[in-house]
Amino acid sequence: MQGVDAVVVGAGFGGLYMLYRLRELGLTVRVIEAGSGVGGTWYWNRYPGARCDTETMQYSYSFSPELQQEWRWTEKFAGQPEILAYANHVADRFDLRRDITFNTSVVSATYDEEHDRWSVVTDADETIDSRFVFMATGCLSTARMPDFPGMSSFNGRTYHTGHWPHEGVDFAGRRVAVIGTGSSAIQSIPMIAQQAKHVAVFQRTPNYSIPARNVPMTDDYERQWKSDYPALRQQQKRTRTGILNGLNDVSAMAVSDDERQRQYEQRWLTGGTTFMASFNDLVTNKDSNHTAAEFVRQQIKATVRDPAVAELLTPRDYPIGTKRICADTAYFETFNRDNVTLVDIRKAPIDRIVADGIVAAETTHAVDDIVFATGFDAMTGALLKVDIRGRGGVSLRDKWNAGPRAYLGIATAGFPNLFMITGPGSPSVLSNMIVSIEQHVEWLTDCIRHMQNCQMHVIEPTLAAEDAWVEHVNKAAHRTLYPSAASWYMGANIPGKPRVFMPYIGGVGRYREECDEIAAKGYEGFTLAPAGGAPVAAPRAL
Ligand code: N01
Repeated sequence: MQGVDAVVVGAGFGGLYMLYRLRELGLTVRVIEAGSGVGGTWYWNRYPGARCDTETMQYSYSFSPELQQEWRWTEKFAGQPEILAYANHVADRFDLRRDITFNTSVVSATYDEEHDRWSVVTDADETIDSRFVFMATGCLSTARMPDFPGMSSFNGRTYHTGHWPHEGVDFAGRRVAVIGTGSSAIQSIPMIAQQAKHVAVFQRTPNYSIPARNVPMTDDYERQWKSDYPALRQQQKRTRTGILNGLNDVSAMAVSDDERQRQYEQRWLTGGTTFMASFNDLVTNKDSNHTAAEFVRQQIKATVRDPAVAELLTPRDYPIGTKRICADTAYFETFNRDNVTLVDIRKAPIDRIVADGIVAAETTHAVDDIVFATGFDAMTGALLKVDIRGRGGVSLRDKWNAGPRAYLGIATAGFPNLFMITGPGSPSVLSNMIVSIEQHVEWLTDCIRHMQNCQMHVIEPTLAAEDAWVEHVNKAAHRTLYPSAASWYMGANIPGKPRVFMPYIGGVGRYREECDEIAAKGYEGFTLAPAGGAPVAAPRAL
């Protein structure tokens, strides 16, 4: 059995950076990665049209001034191949690969209370003995396949957007079904429609989407960012979303109808999800939200030629932004093509899959290929896939039976020295993921340095601090409109999953201050203990 200081699970952006920082602390590290390469979400999600909907000058690491100056993005919103190339560059530039074991999954992690060590078992039957475990498993990494009756009887090809073949897929001359209309579907449908003979889109819930209006990177724009990167990165960290989006810091209700319309039109023409920054209360005030939703509905009506199809594509029963807002390239326009049809499976749900197609409301839609753009078991899926057992042999699955419980979204009581990068209860998916990843990794690095300095071996949150944080996260969510949508943020896309709003909506700026304050108070809410010793830091609730 090999012994190390730290096991990091996952070699996406979180895992790579965690490895870099742990090495700096002088720790021995093993990174275990299921894929054959680095990049996490950008390794798996290779569907046509996959691209980041946060500007890549902002969706990139800030920790290395050299890296952020030397890397050159070719587009405002980089596509998946370019982001994956960037992840590979980072792995090479910082010589990270030598500590990563690829094509290997962690199946269990068990805490040994006698020795204060974790025993991490992989599917290669290796057991690694480690003091720390860092779960850098990603928030959207466990692809969710629905279980329609008859799935195995289908004679054609099937794909999931979150698990796309590396060699790509040729849809030329094929009749393709796409099930789902979330971000992945909205990005891939226009691309598939350009190739396939016919595309049938199976929609359960229409989505709000804003044109991305992606453009090639210009030297001028790049220079503007790079000449001021340190200051701009600092500003990013203090925002709500970790994105400099030109937030218009007034209520939509505080301006005239004309001014409101002007603001929406300008944002619509600029493109991208920063549409939601048109006003400061779009996710907290129903009336304000209604004005933004109505504006998007009008755009759909103006874009889609067939009024019945336009109406079906128009979201009406949840506030804009409370399911993840999408950014697209010609999504609504694609429904004007002769080779694209929309199937409403809300009224007439899919009954079953048969050898040659999909049956909904007794109609058989004959298809050659099915693309499942059906999303992920978000935030908790990848964590609970691993059989994690803490003190007393208690499993994380049992502990989180009624929903995730974690202090700061970083650690959970009863599971000492186990950390989550962007776990449930932190801003994570409500933010620029790289900003949130860097904040967690740096906070944890400081925490472990603190433990080294005061010769502490074990750290663990108290139940009282955890309970207080979970309540704080819930209260923050219920001050917004988010819980009113049946979204994956709420676990609503997985039958039987507890309905809990999982990310922390306080904003990355405020969250950072809260985390820093806890560290400044000697890691308030955590207990620390020396090797083989009793806890020494008095547990104090928030
Ligand atoms: O998944 P989703 P996604 N029968 O869960 C439908 C990020 N992302 O992969 O809404 C029929 O959003 C489901 O219908 P409904 C981003 O955070 C980012 O598209 O549950 N339909 C929905 O339409 C995003 O939010 C980028 O009624 C079923 C769709 O499938 C997140 O990943 C790009 C069904 C799933 O949508 C997930 O996006 C792509 C069933 N049984 C993704 N089950 C960027 O640009 C599910 N559906 C950065």
